[in-house]
Amino acid sequence: MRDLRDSSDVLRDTRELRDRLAEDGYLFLPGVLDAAEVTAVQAELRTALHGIGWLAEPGKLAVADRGLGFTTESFRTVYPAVLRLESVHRLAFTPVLWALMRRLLGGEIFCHPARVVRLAVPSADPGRYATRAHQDYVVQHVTTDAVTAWIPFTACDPDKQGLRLIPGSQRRGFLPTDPSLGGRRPLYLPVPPEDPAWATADFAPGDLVIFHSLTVHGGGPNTGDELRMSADVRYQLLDEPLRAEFAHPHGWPVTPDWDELAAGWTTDEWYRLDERVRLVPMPEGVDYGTYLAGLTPPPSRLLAPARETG
Ligand SMILES: O=C(O)CCC(=O)C(=O)O
Repeated sequence: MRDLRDSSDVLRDTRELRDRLAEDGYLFLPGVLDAAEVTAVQAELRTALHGIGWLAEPGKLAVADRGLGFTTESFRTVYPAVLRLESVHRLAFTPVLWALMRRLLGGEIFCHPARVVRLAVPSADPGRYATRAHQDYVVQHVTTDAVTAWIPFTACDPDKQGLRLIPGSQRRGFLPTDPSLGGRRPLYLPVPPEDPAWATADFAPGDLVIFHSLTVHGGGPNTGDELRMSADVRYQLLDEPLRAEFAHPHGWPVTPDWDELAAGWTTDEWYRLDERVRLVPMPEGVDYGTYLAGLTPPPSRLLAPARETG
């Protein structure tokens, strides 16, 4: 598999970062976050997952049962235990990340309250993605220039793989999904795990990957016996709209809403949306696949060559 291009050398050069995001569809910034802060969140996640019987011991990542799987039911039974952790959400606002997103997006920004915590369980099958190939636009719909911060909480290696993406794929626009993948919501693309276009890295806590909503990506196989954990956190400009469901926790309404998850937090800042954010509900009564087939992404400012837009 190809290696991701390390952009740490141009971290302070906003124009070059934007050019690389436009050209490659992503930015890989190893060690840019505070590894101690990320590892502290990992420790809280481990304690929570041990508490609900997913991890054998709170101090280790070994799963309690090799037959574990994250299913629709897990949004009710497993997910609240991790989404309830304030530190997971606070991390999305950590100053280094916020300042970087503000520079990249070039204006007033907000962070989507719906934050994904990926719990990639082991599977002996090396051909089984932890997360199948997709573009985030397949759920974002109303804004093209939403960018995702992918934050590994645990180290990744060829046995416990993390994020993978296809450099340059954002230039191909919004791609047709495969109706046979993903059930009622056909979100996924027919890209095999062995496709030579994939690129990845051996990530460590403190690393960060930022990618565009049209960049094809997924999560690689986890064939070890440990859980791989990471977060997907999304940011966009304040004056661009947001699909209304992303104001709620990821997985809502199966996952409980903020009144329950955030009870006892120190602040509502991590999920309260600025009143200027325009929420756009999903049209009712439409078949998801038909809806996607008729969808055209609004023009992207971020993917226009950075030299032209200044
Ligand atoms: O961590 C993963 O498995 C994939 C991440 C992902 O799909 C995303 O950030 O949208």
